[in-house]
Amino acid sequence: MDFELATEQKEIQTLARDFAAAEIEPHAAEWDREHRFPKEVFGKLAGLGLMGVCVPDEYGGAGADFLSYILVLEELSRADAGVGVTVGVHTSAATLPILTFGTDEQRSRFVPPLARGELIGAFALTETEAGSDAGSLRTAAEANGDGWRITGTKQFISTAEHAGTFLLFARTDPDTPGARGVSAFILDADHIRVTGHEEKLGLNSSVTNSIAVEGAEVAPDRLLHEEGKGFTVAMATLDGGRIGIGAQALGIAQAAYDFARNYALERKQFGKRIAEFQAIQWKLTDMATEIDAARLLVYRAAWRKQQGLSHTEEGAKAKLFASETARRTTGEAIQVLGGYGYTKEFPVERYYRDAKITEIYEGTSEIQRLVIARSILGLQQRALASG
Ligand code: COS
Repeated sequence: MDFELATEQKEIQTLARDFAAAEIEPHAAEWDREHRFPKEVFGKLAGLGLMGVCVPDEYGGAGADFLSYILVLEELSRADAGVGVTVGVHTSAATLPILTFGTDEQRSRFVPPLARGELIGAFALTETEAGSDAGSLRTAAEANGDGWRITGTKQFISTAEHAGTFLLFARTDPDTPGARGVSAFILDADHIRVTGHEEKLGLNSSVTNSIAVEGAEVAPDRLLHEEGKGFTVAMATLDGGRIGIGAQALGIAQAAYDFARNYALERKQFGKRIAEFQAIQWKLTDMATEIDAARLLVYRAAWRKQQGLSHTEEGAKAKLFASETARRTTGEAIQVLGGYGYTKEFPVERYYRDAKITEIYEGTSEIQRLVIARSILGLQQRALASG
């Protein structure tokens, strides 16, 4: 076993950390307050190769490994979790599945503009009536000559109004209910109409839209992977995406802990620094321990993915534990700051609001437990869900 990052991984981590400290963190409170999507940041990240960190050079990426990408997400999210999710969805949920499941032609055509950050990617699976039960989606793709005619609506789509490429899931077989009748498609912004913009509890520097596809006619080369295999594409994509959300949660938790620790070493009550009181020490020690454990789970899952090993269970455990750690850590960070923690003068209330979503998107904590249960018990998920 080797717990040290490789030289290249450390260099990418430092690059992301320095960029986040200089270009993101100083503005994060303002973007949160003004609900501003910092579009210019993604151009700068692209200039550093960070919009396609783990995409091979030949497809316009930086050619680093998956763990390096996870380190980047952690560092970006430590400064601003909204920037983290935009890069995470763009990379894990739009670029990588095209690389994994696309034909040579699809890879050469669609991946380089995403990896170079010329276009932002979006992932359109969820619908109003198909959230955790993603296999019940109703967006329809009817055969139309050689190609497809796609009609439907999608909900909670990150970055849709700024995206140029969409990975969208639609039912190609109306007679097969559930996961088996679903296929994956690569669509352009022209095929999509943005119909709404969510007001959220946090993550205000990211954008969340509802969208409609209104009879978009696409050629057969827009089908990703095989007809009827779209749900497998979605699940395999989320297996990797969940490691990214684990990294995002880790970054938020680290930011909250760092702030609370430094505060506790300065703030004086009863004549001494509050870090000298055991009540505060125990909070900080629990935070530090849980963050360490979350980091090991997230890095292990990333390592397994990059080795080509199964990572469904490990990714679910990493996301589950890291997101719950983020929620607890950010809540405790507010507690360490007391009344100040509840104000907008300090960033910990933003961390608390941003952390909550990591327990929900890319599969709720309940869905992660279901995935883990299926794996450790060797049972079919449907049996667990129904019984
Ligand atoms: N990798 C590859 N394929 C997978 C897979 C995985 N991790 N998990 C399931 N599949 C495949 C199954 O093998 C099955 O394929 P076949 O029909 O060829 O046998 C198919 O997908 C259906 O699997 P299953 O029967 O388990 O599907 P369910 O409808 O029971 O749903 C859950 C499974 C609940 C795990 C799934 O719907 C899920 O992850 N829901 C949460 C969705 C989510 O995360 N939404 C967030 C969107 S992004 S914000």
